[in-house]
Amino acid sequence: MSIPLDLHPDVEGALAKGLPVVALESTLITHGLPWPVNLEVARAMEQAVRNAGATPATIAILQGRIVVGLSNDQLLHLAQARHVRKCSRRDFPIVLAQRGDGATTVAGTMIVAHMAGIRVFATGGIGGVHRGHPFDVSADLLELARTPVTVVCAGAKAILDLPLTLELLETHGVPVAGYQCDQFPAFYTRSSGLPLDVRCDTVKEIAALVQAREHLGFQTGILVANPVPAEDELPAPVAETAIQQALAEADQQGIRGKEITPFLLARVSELTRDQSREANTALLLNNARLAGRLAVALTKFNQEQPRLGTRFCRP
Ligand code: PSU
Ligand code: MN
Repeated sequence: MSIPLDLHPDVEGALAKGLPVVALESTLITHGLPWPVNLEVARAMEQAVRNAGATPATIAILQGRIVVGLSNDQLLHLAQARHVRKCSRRDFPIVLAQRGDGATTVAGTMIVAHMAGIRVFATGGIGGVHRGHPFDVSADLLELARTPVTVVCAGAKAILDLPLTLELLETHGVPVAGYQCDQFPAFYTRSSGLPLDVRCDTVKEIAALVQAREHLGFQTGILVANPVPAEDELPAPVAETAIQQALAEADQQGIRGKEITPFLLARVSELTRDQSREANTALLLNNARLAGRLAVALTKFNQEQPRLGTRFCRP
């Protein structure tokens, strides 16, 4: 039995020709942003990838089939759908068996991107270790530890415990590179003050990092941290006050597990009168753009410098 994987013709064509492709997730459409902003942002992210010279592949599960590259109708369906399951690794067998719909998280999207042969993926903020609940660790971190896909993000969501999140990435051998920054971005704001492993000032430097990882044959992901543009950043005290209040409410209401991230994001957005949502939208587009440029740089890099392994092979 083969995996029920449907590639959009544009994605299939690009992959067959070795052209750049960028994976995009669907949980931010179903759980991260409200209708109709979710549809607008999803479309704008796809366009940002195209403008950079790459093909976008938004990933989801529809009626038990994994879809790589959604059609307009499929995107509209997801953007309007309610009660779609948030899918990380453990959810795939369930949704496939039930022939249901599923929105892929960062973890879920990495899994599918790797199956399809897509090396670069753009999101907003990855999940991480929850503040005050150090045993609630996002599956995103474990997937970064085991799936070789490069994820462009604006840091981990500021609602999380960022020092513990970075510690865990270190333990699992995931390099975290800052694009034109030295410190880990905090999603709504440009910096958390936490130092990063490496700074890359150009897209070519990031591509070199990805290729070095591939040469080594490591099966770990790479995290590229791209801070929210300065003009869209939320003032740090505004973000932190809203986060503190949202966290206290989540604790009072006993919100746990996969519900907590969507709850906190929505509540922070209300408390900041949508200022946080504007920052969220801006950073998503910024990440799609950088991921598109990285995918383009990687295909060029591969043409210029053959993979280490192939150098020793005879035709
Ligand atoms: N980034 C956003 N909005 C989101 C998410 C990320 O700007 O909605 C989603 C991602 O899909 C991420 C998930 O994988 O939140 C993390 O959820 P959890 O903490 O339950 O692992
Ligand atoms: Mn969680």
